[in-house]
Amino acid sequence: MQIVVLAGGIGGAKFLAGVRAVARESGSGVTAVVNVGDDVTLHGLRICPDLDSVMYTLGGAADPERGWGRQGETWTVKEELAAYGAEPAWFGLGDRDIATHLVRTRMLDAGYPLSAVTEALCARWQPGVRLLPATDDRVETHVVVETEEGQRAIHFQEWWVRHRAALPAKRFVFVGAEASKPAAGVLEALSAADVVLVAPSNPVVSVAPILAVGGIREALTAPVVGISPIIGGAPVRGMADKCLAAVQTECSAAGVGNLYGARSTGGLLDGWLVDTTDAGVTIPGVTVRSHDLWMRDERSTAEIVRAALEVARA
Ligand code: FO1
Repeated sequence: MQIVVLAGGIGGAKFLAGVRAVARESGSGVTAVVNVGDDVTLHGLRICPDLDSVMYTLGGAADPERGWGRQGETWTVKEELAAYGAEPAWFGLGDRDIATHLVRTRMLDAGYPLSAVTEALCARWQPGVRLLPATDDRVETHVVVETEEGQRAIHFQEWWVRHRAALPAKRFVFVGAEASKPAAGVLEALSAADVVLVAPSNPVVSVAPILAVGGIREALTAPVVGISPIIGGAPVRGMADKCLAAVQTECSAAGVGNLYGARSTGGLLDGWLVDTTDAGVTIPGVTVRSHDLWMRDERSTAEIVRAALEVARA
């Protein structure tokens, strides 16, 4: 069976570890189509947080607490940059992590597409699933915020890391999405897919930027089953609640399910897996099932994946 997973960063990475475990049992192939909207160029380096979270997590090198960056990281370069007053100082670049960005930036500057760069980086980390950026084009999430001087757009990372999403977001703009096209390999993976799983990632800033890439929505022909990132009215991690508020969506399994919508009415979903605390949620046109959605470890995550594949068969 060929499984494609639409995924963001930290939650997506944990979920993919479970997908990989289930796929290994059944000899299935897994392709992760990962969000690039968080990508940013800082200190002259191209940084791809979601791709790196997935690559490091599945490669066994991620810092388990942070969910991003490397285990056993040191911050000497960051301190030296700060000593020079080199802005921005608010983004934590670890010494080991910088090597990844140096290799990526050099390859991008040499003309390699991000998909080829990702493949090269994964040769070292062996994530056990095929990792593809949603697009090889530049698509960045910018956040329109309200400040004293009125509305202005800032890069997602500045909103997320510098301001901890405290500035009220008026809306999210996926800069470059209109002109973007799927990365090499994405359309092939989607047409070969027996099922597409939407990871429990942030629906507004991780999943939406993937779907905004030209041609991806139309290529979702296999059954699509989403896993709710919201349990009992609260996001499992991160600040999805702040993002959902910005798009006037209730922070609940029902709210996100309705935001995604039913494929039969032009939306995304055929199936929607919610936590047991949200059992009873109904989404018109969508098969809804409930299961314990806490990804405590790889084994429990694999159970969630099996439940999602069950919904796809339903
Ligand atoms: N998140 C933070 O909260 N603070 C940081 O300083 C930070 C640095 C960082 C560096 C590289 C990287 O790949 C991710 C980093 N993140 C940091 C996480 C990142 O902002 C988020 O994980 C994603 O963009 C949201 O999914």
